[in-house]
Amino acid sequence: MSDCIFCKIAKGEIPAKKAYEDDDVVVFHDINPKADVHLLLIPKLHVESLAQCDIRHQQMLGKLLLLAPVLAAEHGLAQGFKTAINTGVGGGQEVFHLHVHVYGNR
Ligand code: IU
Repeated sequence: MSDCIFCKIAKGEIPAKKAYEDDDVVVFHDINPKADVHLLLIPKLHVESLAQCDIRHQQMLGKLLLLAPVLAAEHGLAQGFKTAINTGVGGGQEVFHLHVHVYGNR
């Protein structure tokens, strides 16, 4: 989607501190971290939120979730971490491109 800020980050059109990237997924540091480490895991494909996902997104969703512990470990969150997927206005979602928060203190 052309005016989506996370699509622009995924395409490299807006700078972000990227922690991981492959063909399907980009991970970057949240600009306003809630903890020592605060990562956002996003699909390159524009999907508004978890509420817009269906069976076609199963592989992408699995990939995002399985990346969470790998990246948490790489960033020193040896004691554990939190994940959040805010969905919709009522769920506190502010950026309408699906993202998984992974955060924790070292
Ligand atoms: P939410 O789940 O939609 O509420 O979270 C959006 C997050 O995106 C929030 O933690 C912001 O700090 C973060 N963010 C960012 O890292 N870079 C940006 O350019 C923008 C938001 I806009």
